[in-house]
Formats: sequence, C-alpha cells, structure tokens
Amino acid sequence: MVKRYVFGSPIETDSVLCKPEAIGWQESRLQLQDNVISCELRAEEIVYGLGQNVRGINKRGWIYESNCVDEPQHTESKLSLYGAHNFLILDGEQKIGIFVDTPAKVTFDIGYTDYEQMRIVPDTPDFELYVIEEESLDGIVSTFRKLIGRSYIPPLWAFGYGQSRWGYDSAEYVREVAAGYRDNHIPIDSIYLDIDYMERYKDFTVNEDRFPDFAELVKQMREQGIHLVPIIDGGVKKEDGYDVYEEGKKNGYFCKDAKGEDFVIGVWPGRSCLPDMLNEEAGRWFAGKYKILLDKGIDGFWNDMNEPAIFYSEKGLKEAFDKIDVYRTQNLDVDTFFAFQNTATSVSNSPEDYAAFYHQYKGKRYCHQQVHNLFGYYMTRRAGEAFEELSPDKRILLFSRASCIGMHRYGGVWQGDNNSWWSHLLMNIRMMPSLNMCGFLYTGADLGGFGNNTTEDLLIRWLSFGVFTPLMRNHSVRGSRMQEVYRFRSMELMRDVIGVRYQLLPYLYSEYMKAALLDKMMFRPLGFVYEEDQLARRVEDQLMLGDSIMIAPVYEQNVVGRTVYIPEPMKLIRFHAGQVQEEEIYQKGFVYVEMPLGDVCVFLKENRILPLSKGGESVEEVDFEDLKLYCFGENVQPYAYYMDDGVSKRCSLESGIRILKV
Ligand code: MIG
Repeated sequence: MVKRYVFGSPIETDSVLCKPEAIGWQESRLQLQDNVISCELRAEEIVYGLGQNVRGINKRGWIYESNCVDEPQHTESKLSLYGAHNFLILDGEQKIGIFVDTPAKVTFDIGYTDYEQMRIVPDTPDFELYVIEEESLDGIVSTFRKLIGRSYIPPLWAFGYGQSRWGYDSAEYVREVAAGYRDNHIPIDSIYLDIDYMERYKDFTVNEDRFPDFAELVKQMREQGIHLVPIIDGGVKKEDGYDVYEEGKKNGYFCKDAKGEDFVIGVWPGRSCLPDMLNEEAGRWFAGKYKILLDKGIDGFWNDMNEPAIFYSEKGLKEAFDKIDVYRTQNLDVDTFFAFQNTATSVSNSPEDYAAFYHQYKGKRYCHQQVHNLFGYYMTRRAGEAFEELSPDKRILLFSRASCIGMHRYGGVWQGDNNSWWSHLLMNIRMMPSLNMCGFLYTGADLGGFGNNTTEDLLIRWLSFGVFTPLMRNHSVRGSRMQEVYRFRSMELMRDVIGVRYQLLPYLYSEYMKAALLDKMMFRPLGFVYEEDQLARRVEDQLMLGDSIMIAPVYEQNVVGRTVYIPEPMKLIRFHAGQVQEEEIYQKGFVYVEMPLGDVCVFLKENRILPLSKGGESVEEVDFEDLKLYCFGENVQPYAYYMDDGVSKRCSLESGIRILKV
C-alpha cells in the first residue's frame, strides 16, 4: 500500500511515474512537525537505502544528505556522494518504505544525533512524501520500483569486462591496450575513452591529430570485439567558433545568471557554459549532439561532471584573487594562514555559485540550488530520450556520475572517484543493494580503485568481486600506477578471474533482466531473504545475488580466506585456475572458507540452479545455450532463464524466459 502526501507546491521531479491520489496525514509510526519527519527507532531496527552513499548497508548511526556532489574523497566523514537517492526502508516490527520527492537537499539523521531517533529534514517546505507498507522488504522495494518505472536495460555487450584509464590519449595507445588484452587472451569487451580523446576537452569533438580517422578506429576495434565508450562532460567550452558553444549561445540554451547572461564556470576546458539540461528544448539540443559520435560507430557513453562540477565561477575566482592579495602583505598566523589556504580550494563547487544561476524547467524559472539534484539526471535522461529516436531498435550503453531517482530509467551509474583502498572495495560491495533498491541496477565501481596507486592483490580481489557487478570496469586516474591487468606479474590469475565473469554471464544477464522487468533487486542484503534470522540481518559484507547464490568477497589485504555466515544449507562452488570445483555443502552457521588470491567463490542455495557457460574472450564468443547446470538437493526447482538477442529494445518476460530443469 502506498500513501502519498503533498506539502506546499513541490517542484516536479518526474521521479515517480504513477502517482496515487494525495491524502491527508495518516501515519502512526511517523511524526510530522514543521516539515520535519521523524520517528523512533527501536533497538533491533535496521534502516536500509539511500542508494549511493557512504557507510554500511544498514544506514543507522550516521547523518546523510541527498546533495549531488563532485566528491573525490569517499571517506566515512562525508554526508553525500554523487547521487541523490531519497528512498529508505525501516525494518522493524513494522516495515515501511519512505521516499522524499524533491530536487532540493534533504538531510537524513538516522540515529546520529540520537541512536533511537530518525529525523528527515527537507531543505524546502515544498515536497512530496511517499510511505509504502508491505509485508516484506522485497515487497516494499517492488512497490516503490513500480512507482518510479522500469530500470534501464543496457546492451548485452556492456556486461563484458571493460578497461578504462584517464590518459588513453591516442589511437595507438588504444590499440596497444586492445593488443595487451587480445594477445594475452584476457577477455575484454570495451575500452573507455576519457576526456583525452576530445579536442581541448570540447564535448562532441575528437582530437584529429591523435585520433585520425576515428570512425576507422571504432570499426577496427569492433572487429576485435571491442566497443569504444567515450565520456561526455556536463560543461561546454566557451570558445568562439566552436559550433556547440555558438549554437548554445545563439539559442539561449545555457544556464543564465541573475542578469540573464550566460553563466560562465570553469571546468576542464577552462571557461565553459552549462547547457540547461532541465529545459526540454535545450536538453534535447544537447542530447542530439550524441549523434555525432553515434555516426562514427559509437554505441555507448558515460556522462561525467554533471553534479554539475564547478571548478570556479568568474566571480568566485575574482573574489578569491582579491582576498589572496590582501593576505600577501600580512603576517599569516593561525587564523589567517588557514583562511588563506582555504581561499583557493573553496572556489570549487561553492554554494554561492550554485545559487547564482538559473534554469528554465517545465515553463518556470528556477534558481539552480532549488533543482540542483536534477542536473545529472536530466543530462542522462535527455540522452536516453534522444536515443529513442537516434537508435530506436538498438540499445545504447549509458551511465552517469550524478543521478537522482528517475534517472534509473535512462541509464546506470558508476560509483565515481573511489581510491585504491581496501575500504573502498568494501564500500563497493555495500553500495550494490542500496543502489538496487532505488532502481539503479546497472552499476559498478572503478575496479582496482580510481585515485592513488593500486596493488596487485587489491586489483585481484576487486576483480574477484567485480565479476558479479553489471558494470565491470577497471578505471584509474592519470598519473597513478598503471592498472591494465596484462602489466602485472600475476596476469594469469587475473585472466582466470575475468574469465569467471564470462562463465557467469548467462546467470548474471538473466538475473539482471528479471530484476529490471519484475522491479526486483539483483543484489540483496541477507536480511531481505532471511528476515527472521537475526544473524543474517546483521551481515554487512555478503550479498544475495539473484535467487540462486550468495557471495562473500574478500576485501582485506593479506588474508587467505574469510569467515562466512551461511544462512541455510549451501554448496561452495569454487572457480579456480579456469576450473569449476564443487566443494563442501555447509550447514547454517559461521564457517571459515579459504579463498586464496585468484579464486572466486559462490555459495549455491539448496535446490536452486546456477547455469554456467563455457566462457569466452568476449560476450560474442559466449554460448548462452551451451550451459552446465550446477545444483544440489532432493527437490531442485526449475530455473527461469531469461535470454534475448541482447540489443533490441523490446524486451519482455513472455518472449525471454525459458524454464531450465535438471
Ligand atoms: O574531475 O575525466 O569521475 O572517472 O577519469 C575529474 C577525468 C574528471 C572524473 C571522473 C573520472 C574521470 C575524470 N573525471
């Protein structure tokens, strides 16, 4: 059951597609006072949700914000990351789902100020609130997901392994990476192009000197079974004669300052303007430009810097310089030195700048700060909508850095600029179910870590988890240690690990598609499946993946195995050196399982089927019909196997599902 409450006159987000009739306040569990929604949390209560954010699967004990932010340091002290995902679930005696629908900032104090209290504080008196009551946690998620619409479905090839790095700045470099994989027989399906492919960081341009005959490069890579996936940035370089800038300026498509002039910010290319992604006409115009790359054979994109990230505004920069000039002559002491230091860093992503420009949205003018969380959502949405016309029959890969609920219908998200830290591998694991609840199924983190230098063992462990995430991409920042797997001494181990992905593909794709088409989660916390099992409910580092298996990744350095909680009888299936080994059947309880580097372990439920393929070096090579079915138990249930052509946009359960029996 869904209750919808409307407060003030909310700005439409289009997050929810089917809205029930609004009603007057009818809550016993939640209190409402001065726009603050609060409730008591009982000792045993778990709070799930909030999509992309820091900390645990159980969000209790911290304070969070929904405020899309370009935040490259994902430490525990942060309140928000790139997404604004205002959905959470209280799992106590009574189970309820709560969705706060507003593009403005919302603060969620989930037992931070007082461990027994939750307080939700929207930054605006104008918002909608949805309260969902169902018997089960899965039921709450399904009901919520039906409200917000079907999740994005990528092409099948996008489930293959991808290699990325900020710094692939020439066609030769790209060819070298492709050869590094193909020559070593390491499976791969995509290579990502970061801003280096552009001409001076100008969207929809290609640097002709370094990438002569781009279309030919795209074609040659396709012949090797590799898709090139270019990045698109949220800001357009302000440069006379650059057609995208000129058109945007002429037609008034950029965000405006208070005086109605194009608002100028600094990002990669220096001075830039922000296309008004919220404005239908402007957003459509920008999205139409993706055709330039589609015409060169491209069939996937990643949208970056769309929080939007602002290095500086002209005004902010001027003020900072003036201030620093004053410090120049001073004797900098404890107060002034830090203020001086802070002057330059605080020009980025500043609240003053977010309050200084305007959008035209659904026929009205809004200050950016009122609609901040919609920017990345609409950038990606407009592109997704454009693809309906530009590529009506063929799915296009699309994922974004910033997002808001609603965007899940048009693209996925990657988890942004993590670091090569073990703690971020754990964060990646924990974020999967939280994002799934909010509709984001196509997601993954930068495997090996984006910032700082990876280590060989971290990369192996991260890949060993990444084999399960729909987006499986190794990405790293320029200047860091090289992270392509063929460069490492244990390349063979890594090849085996990536190979597991291709054996798992029939199951992963099938579970993904069922999750999308049935409004379910692909990754679930154990507490969703074993609601009454108090030990299972507290597990923060294992996940249920689809209906057949549980995973328990290793996320600590120098360990050779880990303790696993087994919630019901399960059989260990171990992928080792290219072999699938069926090992012990464990009974309910804690067990220590050895997991040396390079082994991938899954725990198969009794009477369920795990279909595996023979693998391949690219998705095209995988035979989705030649399957081996793994199972144990007396009463093995048939497996509903979903498969389709992997490209066409018309997907349905009726035509896609087949029943597999042993
Ligand atoms: O502020 O395009 O998250 O994946 O490599 C840096 C360069 C801009 C941020 C993205 C990252 C990408 C980088 N971008």
